Amino acid sequence: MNDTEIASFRRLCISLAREAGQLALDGRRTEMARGTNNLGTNTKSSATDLVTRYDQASESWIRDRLSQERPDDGVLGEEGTNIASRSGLHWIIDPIDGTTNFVYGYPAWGPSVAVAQGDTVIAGAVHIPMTGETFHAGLGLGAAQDDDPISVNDPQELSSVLIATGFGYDAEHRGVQGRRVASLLPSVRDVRRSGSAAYDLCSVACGRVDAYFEDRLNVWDIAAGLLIALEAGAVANSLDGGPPAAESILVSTPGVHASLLRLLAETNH
Ligand code: LIP
Repeated sequence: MNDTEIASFRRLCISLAREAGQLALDGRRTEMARGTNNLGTNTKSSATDLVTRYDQASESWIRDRLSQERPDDGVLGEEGTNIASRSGLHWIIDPIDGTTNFVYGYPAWGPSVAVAQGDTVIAGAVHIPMTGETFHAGLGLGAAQDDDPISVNDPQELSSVLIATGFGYDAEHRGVQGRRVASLLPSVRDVRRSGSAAYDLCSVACGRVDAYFEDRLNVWDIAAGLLIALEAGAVANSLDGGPPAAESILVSTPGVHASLLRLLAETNH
């Protein structure tokens, strides 16, 4: 696939993420204006794993747009979409990453839209409706926040690293994740927990944090954000130094990546 084609897919990712994000934002504002706060909130894998009718509406909107624009492509969505590809391309959709934040009105939430050719993500976009920011990238074409190119920071010492992380929905494993954060906290500058993997990955890409790690995610949480971070100059591995994956990921600025891998290995209780 050539750069012109990748750039075209990048524009479609941006368009889909922005449109779906605006749909969710408008819906939330309408409910808040009515004083109803009726987002149709339910739970999934546990009492803390929330889903709203706007997660479902966002995914439906993106699925319908893709059925018009890219009818032969596959689509995988967090809220149940699973359409086989006839073109070799497939879309990976988190309709609202950071659903808990969406319910509470905490800004770090939004659609994450990626498209892959085989196993390779070639374009992606993450839109944060409450701030109006759209982070996006094309494979080999760099990363940007709206119209401005972005790149990672360059700290060289662990004590200078501002690191983001997140926690899953399984109460027992949250204990493991919490102990890991507590163990590494004395060695770094500070920790941030936004509640959205996609937002955290984009934050690495634009230098808002220096690193992000988490485990037991899903592919839709990271597909777009990982490309954006890599195109912005980040490096990525699993927590044990293998290839990055939704199950286990560390994304950081190059200068401290090896030190962070060692630190996480020491604290991987
Ligand atoms: C969220 C992730 C976040 C993680 C949360 C949750 P969701 O995805 O983006 O990094 O810490 O527990 O999994 O469920 O809001 O789409």
